[in-house]
Amino acid sequence: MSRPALTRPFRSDRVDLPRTEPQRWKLRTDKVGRLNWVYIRDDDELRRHPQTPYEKYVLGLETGLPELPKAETPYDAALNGLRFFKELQLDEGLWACRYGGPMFLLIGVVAAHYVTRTPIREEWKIEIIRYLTNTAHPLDGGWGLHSEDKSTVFGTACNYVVIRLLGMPADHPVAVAARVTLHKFGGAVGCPQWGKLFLSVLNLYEWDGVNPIPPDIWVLPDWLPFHPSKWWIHCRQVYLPMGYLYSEKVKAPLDPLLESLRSEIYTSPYDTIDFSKHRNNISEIDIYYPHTTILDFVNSAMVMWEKFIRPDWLKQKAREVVLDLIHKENHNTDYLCVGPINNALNAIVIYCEEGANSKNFLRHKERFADFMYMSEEGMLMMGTNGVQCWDTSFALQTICTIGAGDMPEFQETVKKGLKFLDNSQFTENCVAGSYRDNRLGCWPFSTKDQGYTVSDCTSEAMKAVLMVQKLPYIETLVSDERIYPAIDVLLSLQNRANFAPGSFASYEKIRGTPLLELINPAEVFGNIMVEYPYVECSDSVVIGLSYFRDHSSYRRDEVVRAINDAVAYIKSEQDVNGGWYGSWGICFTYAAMFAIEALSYQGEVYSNSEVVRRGCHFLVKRQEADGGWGESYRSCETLTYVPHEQTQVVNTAWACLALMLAEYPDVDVIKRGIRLIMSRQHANGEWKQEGIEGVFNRSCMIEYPNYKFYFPIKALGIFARKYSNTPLF
Ligand code: LAN
Repeated sequence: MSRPALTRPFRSDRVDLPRTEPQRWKLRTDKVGRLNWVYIRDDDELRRHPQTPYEKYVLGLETGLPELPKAETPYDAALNGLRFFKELQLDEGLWACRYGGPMFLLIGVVAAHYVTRTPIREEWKIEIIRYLTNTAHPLDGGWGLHSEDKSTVFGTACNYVVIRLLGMPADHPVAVAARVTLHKFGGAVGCPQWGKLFLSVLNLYEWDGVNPIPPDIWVLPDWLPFHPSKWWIHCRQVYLPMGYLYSEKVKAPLDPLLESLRSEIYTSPYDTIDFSKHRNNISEIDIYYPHTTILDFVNSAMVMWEKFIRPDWLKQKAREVVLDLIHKENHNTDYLCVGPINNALNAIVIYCEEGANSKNFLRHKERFADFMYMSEEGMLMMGTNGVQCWDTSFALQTICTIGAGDMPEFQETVKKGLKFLDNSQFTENCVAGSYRDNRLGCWPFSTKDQGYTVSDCTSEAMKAVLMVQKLPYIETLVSDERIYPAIDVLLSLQNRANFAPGSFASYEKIRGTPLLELINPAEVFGNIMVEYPYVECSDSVVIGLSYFRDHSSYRRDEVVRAINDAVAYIKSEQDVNGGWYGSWGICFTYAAMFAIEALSYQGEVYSNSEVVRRGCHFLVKRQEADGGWGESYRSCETLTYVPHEQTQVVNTAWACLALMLAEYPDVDVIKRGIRLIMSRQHANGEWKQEGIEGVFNRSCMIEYPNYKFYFPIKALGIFARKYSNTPLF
C-alpha cells in the first residue's frame, strides 16, 4: 500500500524525539548556487542575519508574507502567485528547493561518514532521525524506494541502519516498528544489490553475498559495444566506485554498534547465515526489474572468474584504471560527483586510498553538506545537489511569457535570475580521458560546480537567457558568442545513426545498445544501463532551438534540420491513445505539455495537426469532474495513465498549458482547469504542496516543489492573455 501524503501534526512530535530549533537554521549559498544549511548557535549572529522568507517557508515557520488583494481574474491570480514566488528567490538570483523523494540515499552519506570515521554533526543526526520518523509508513513503520512508496526491504533495511547509526536506541518505538516490518519481510538478506553493497561496506553483510561488480570491465578496449564508457552516465559513475569497493572488499572495522546491528537486521543469527546463498535473494516486494537468465549466468561466471581465474596483475591494473577515472570525476565536478550515490562512494574510495587527512578527502568532506537539505519534516538527502538552474530557467521563462517581466515589481527578480544563469554557464571542458563530451557554453541541471550538462537543461536555460535579454531594461550579459558553443553541443547531442534518429537523450548521445538492459543488475530500476531517447528532452531541445532559430542565423540549416528530425521523432513516440509517456515528470500530462509546446513552435496546432488533435483528446478524456487533472505516480511504473485519488494543481497546469498551446477549440474545458487552479490558491498567493511531481528510472519518485508555482502561474497568465481575463468566479 502506498504511503499517503503527510498529515500534521508530524509523527516526530508525537513520539519522544529531540529536535533542533527551526529558527536557527540558515541557508548559505554562493554565486553558483551552492546550498548549505547551517545551524546558528550564536544569538548575535542570528540577529545580524535574520531568516529570510524562504528559510521560514521551508522550515514551516510563519513567513510573514502578506495576504494579497483577492484575485478576481486569472491574471490577478498569476500575479499573486508570482508575488509569493518571487519572495522565495535567493539573493544570488536562484530558486532553491528541497529535492527529496528517493529513500535510499541517506545510507550512502551516513555510511561514508561512519566508514571514514568522520563525525556527523549533532544537528544533522537529530534532524535526519526526525525526517525518517516522519516519512516512515504510518501502518508498518517501514520505508520504500521513494517517499510515497509502500515499504520495501531496501528502504526499511537501509533507513533502519541509518537511524541506529545516528544514535536512535534499538528499543525506541520507531526503531521497533521498522525492525518488526523488516523481519516480516525476511530480514536484510532480501535487499537488492545496492542495499547489499552498503551493508557490506558497513560490515553488516558479507561480500560473497553480493553479485559481482568486477572493475576489470574497465580494462577492456573501449570500442567494445558493452564497455562501461557507453553506459548511461549514472550507471557508469555509480558502478565505478562500486567496482573498487567490491574488488577490495572494503569494510568498516567491527564495533559494538555494528555487532548489535548484525543481530537486529536478520531473522537468524549472523554467523549462521550463508551469505553466498543470498546473492540472488531479492524480496518480491522490492523487485521492479527482475534478473534475466543471462544476468544470472554472467554473475555465476564472474564469481568463478574472480575466484579461480583472474590474475592479480589484472586486478591491480583495473584498480588503477578505476582510480584514475574516479579522480577525473572528482576533478570535473569539484568533488560533487554526478549524484549523491557516487558522491558518497567516491569519498569512501578516496579515504581508503589516501587517508582521512589527504587534500582530496578533505574536499569530499566539505561536499557532503551540499546534498543535505533542511525542511519542516527534518533533514533529507537530495537526489542531486539541487535543482537550481532548471528551476531558475522555468521561473524566468514564466515571468517573460506572461508579460510580467516589464512590470517594475518583478524587474529585480528578473535581473538577479539572469545574473545567476550568467554565472552558471560552463566555461571549461572536462579533463581529457574522462569519457565526457564537451560542455563549454552549456548549462547544468543544478550548479556549475556539479559540472554535468543535460540536453534539456541547456536548452531551457538558453531560452530563458534569450527571453530575458529581450526585455528593454535588461543589459545583455550572455552574448551571442557565448550561446554558439551551446548550440554546437546541442547539435552534437542529437541521436543519428541508432534506433531513434532525431531524438535527444539526457546527458549524452546514446552510446550503447539497449540490449545491455539484459544485464541490468540493479533490480529496482528499469532503463538505467544506457542512454535512451527521451520525448521531454527532445521537446525541450526543439523548443530551445526554435527560439534560437528566430533569434540568430548561426548554423541555421543545421538547426532547422535538427528541429525537423526531432519533431519527426516526437511524433513517432505518440502512443495509440494520443499520449506521450513522460520519463522525468508524472507522467503523461507532463510529457503532453512538452510535446505540444514543441509542436506548437512549428505552427502545429489543433486545427492543422492530427498529432496535436490526438494529444488533446487524450488529455480531455482524462479531465476530472472538478475540472482538474490528477495523475498518480503509478502511471510511471505501469506505463499507462493512472488517475490520482485527487486532482493536482501541477497536473492541471500541465494539461491546461498543453491545450492552450494546441489552441484547443473548446475553451470551456481549459477554463474549468484554470478555475480549479485559482480555487486552490491561498490568500498570500501560494499553492500548497500536493502529490509528488517527478520520477526517474520508472520506479523512483522525486520532488519538484517549485513546479506548483511556476507552472500554474504560467497557465493562468497565458489563459488571461490568450482568452479572457474576466473574473472566473
Ligand atoms: C534527474 C533530474 C533532472 C532530470 C531532467 C533534467 C528533468 C530530465 O529532463 C533529464 C534527466 C535528469 C537530469 C535527471 C536524471 C536522473 C537523476 C539525476 C534525476 C532524476 C535526479 C536524480 C536522478 C539520479 C539518477 C538519482 C541517483 C540515483 C541513482 C539511480 C544513481
